[in-house]
Amino acid sequence: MGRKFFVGGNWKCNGTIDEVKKIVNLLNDGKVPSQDCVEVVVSPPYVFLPLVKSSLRPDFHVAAQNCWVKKGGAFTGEVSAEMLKNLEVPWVILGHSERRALLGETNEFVGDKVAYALSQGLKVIACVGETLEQREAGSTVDVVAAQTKAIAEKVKDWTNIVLAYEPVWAIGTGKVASPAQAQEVHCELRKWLHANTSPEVAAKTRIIYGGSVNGANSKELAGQPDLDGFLVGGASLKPEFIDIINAAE
Ligand code: G2H
Repeated sequence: MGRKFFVGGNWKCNGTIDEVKKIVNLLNDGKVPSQDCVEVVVSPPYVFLPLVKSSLRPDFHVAAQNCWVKKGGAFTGEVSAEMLKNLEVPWVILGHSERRALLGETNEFVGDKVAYALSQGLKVIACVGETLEQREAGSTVDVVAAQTKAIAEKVKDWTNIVLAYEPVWAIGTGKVASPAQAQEVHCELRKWLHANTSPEVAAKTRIIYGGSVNGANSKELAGQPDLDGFLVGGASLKPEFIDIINAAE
């Protein structure tokens, strides 16, 4: 069963209006495979979402980098799933390790966020991944399974979820997981989905890799059988993002 390759660009907390316009121009001019072959979603900071959405080529889509765990209200500084829907932002990234680590987002909280965002009609890029200490202790699979379980406990329909495996030790460090290391965890995650959700969910859910992906390493990573795309940080702000999208072919 074919899983369409997915490339997300996570711009994180970067950019000025001029820089954002330059990145959008670069994306709009890039030669990439058709939408039938690859789905491209870029995630600027909230404040630039309307600008990017209105100027981005129509075959690329936008994602927010986070949203609130439930309906909006008296939650200073938060942005609700309803607001994203109102702005016609189709995707949201949830559970990124930077938020888990810096803002204390627990597995359960991320699971609640994923469920609420889906209930409001958003599509979700849900992130999981282990720290270096956890990897060295041999608990990688337990950690990502627990993170995925917290989502599976709250969600029945996985149609609108892309699962992003992002080993924390590879994020922004230049230390990319080897294709074999990535494939091993992706395969374990798919086995977990098979055993704990359904064979259909396991076969259909895209599991993408994130952590120091760049134009040079993307092609070999993309060749791994259980790797269905990328969530790209630093390199999504550079011309090589186009090369990464082209790794889909
Ligand atoms: C992991 C990734 C994007 P980078 O966070 O989500 O960032 O490619 O900079 O490691």
